[in-house]
Amino acid sequence: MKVPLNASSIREDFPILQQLVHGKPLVYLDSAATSQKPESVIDALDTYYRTTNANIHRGIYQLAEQATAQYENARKQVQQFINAKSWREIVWTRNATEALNLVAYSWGRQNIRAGDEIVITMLEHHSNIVPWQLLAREKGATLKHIPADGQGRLALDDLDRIITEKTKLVAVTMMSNVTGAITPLDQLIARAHAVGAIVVVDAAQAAPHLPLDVRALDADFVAFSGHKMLGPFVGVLYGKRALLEAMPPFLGGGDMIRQVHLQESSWNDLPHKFEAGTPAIAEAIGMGAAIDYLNALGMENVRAHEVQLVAYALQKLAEVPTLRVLGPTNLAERGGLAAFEMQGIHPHDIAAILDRDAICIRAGHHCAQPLHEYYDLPATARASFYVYNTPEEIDQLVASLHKVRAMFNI
Ligand code: 7TS
Repeated sequence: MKVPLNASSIREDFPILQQLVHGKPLVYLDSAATSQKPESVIDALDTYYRTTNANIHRGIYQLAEQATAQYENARKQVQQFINAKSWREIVWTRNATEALNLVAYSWGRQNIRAGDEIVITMLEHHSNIVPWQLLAREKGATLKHIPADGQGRLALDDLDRIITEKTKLVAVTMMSNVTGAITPLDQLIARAHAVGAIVVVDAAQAAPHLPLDVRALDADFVAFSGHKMLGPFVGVLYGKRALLEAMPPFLGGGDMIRQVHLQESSWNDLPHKFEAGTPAIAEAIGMGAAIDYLNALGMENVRAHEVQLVAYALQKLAEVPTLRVLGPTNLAERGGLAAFEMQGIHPHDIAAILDRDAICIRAGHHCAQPLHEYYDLPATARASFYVYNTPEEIDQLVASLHKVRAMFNI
């Protein structure tokens, strides 16, 4: 049975939510950009710096061994969280963007040739578009895309004509950061694998909000960011071991090597081959604390909570005249966010006015310009929800939006 989360008590774990902004309680509705952090994650960072700080993988002394053990233990927590087969398949990166670039530079440069096709989609964040443009240009490959439909989902009618024998790689989001559309990955991955293409999944919006099982999914690479899932600023790349083994390094430097001679070097074992230089040690350890927090809530419950919130938000936002929400109407197909436009009012004005009520929303193209071009909108406003948000905050959002309308006489 799905247990709804008690957001009021969850809020008490988040120090930042206890403050007043402009003299009013903070209403944080921008978790799709970055989530807030619970006390336990902040404590993990604090404790690390106060008691354990040392560089990893090289110290012989106790502190360094403890730091290494905690860093590697957090990697195993990520492995379990996404049900990867081995901890060697988990590479720490700076963020989802760097994880996607790692695949483009390392796998892409080794495997993409002139005339090959790379398939992306109209729903992608720029970080899952630009690396593939750079790669396609460098190699003389062709970049194709899967279009969106009227509800901001992927239009899969022409899938077999878009993904063909020439396709070598499909890069696709698991959840749109604008429409919230959840991608039917099973169908896409089956088609890609049928033609021998690999699939790179951008799970930056999915990993924080949905149960994610990379083995069940059978994706070849999956990228996400810790900072969107209650953790610090660190990222993760999951890759199937055989693929990672066969790939050349991305960045060169310390830690990623086995031996270095003046003219040539050999590479360390996975995943260290892809972790050049001193990594974000405290952040990785903090990510372990974030995973503990999410596991205690249960990802099924996180999802159920957000479905409730977005259902309520869609119902209340529909009562605001001239306001149009983008994205699927079927709740099973969308995540916990609502991007919208209000006719005649620029999203930046909406966000600035809401800020006076201490309501944080995002306004702009959300790094998804192709999708905004498709909608013929330069920008949208977006409210995004997480475990600490309540229906009362949605009431406050809607009340402020009515104020915005009144100010603009619309
Ligand atoms: N992919 C998706 C789907 C995203 O939403 C984002 C960030 C990224 C990739 C990049 O993540 P990063 O951690 O590497 O920066 N999305 C947003 C957003 O919607 N508002 O601010 C950042």
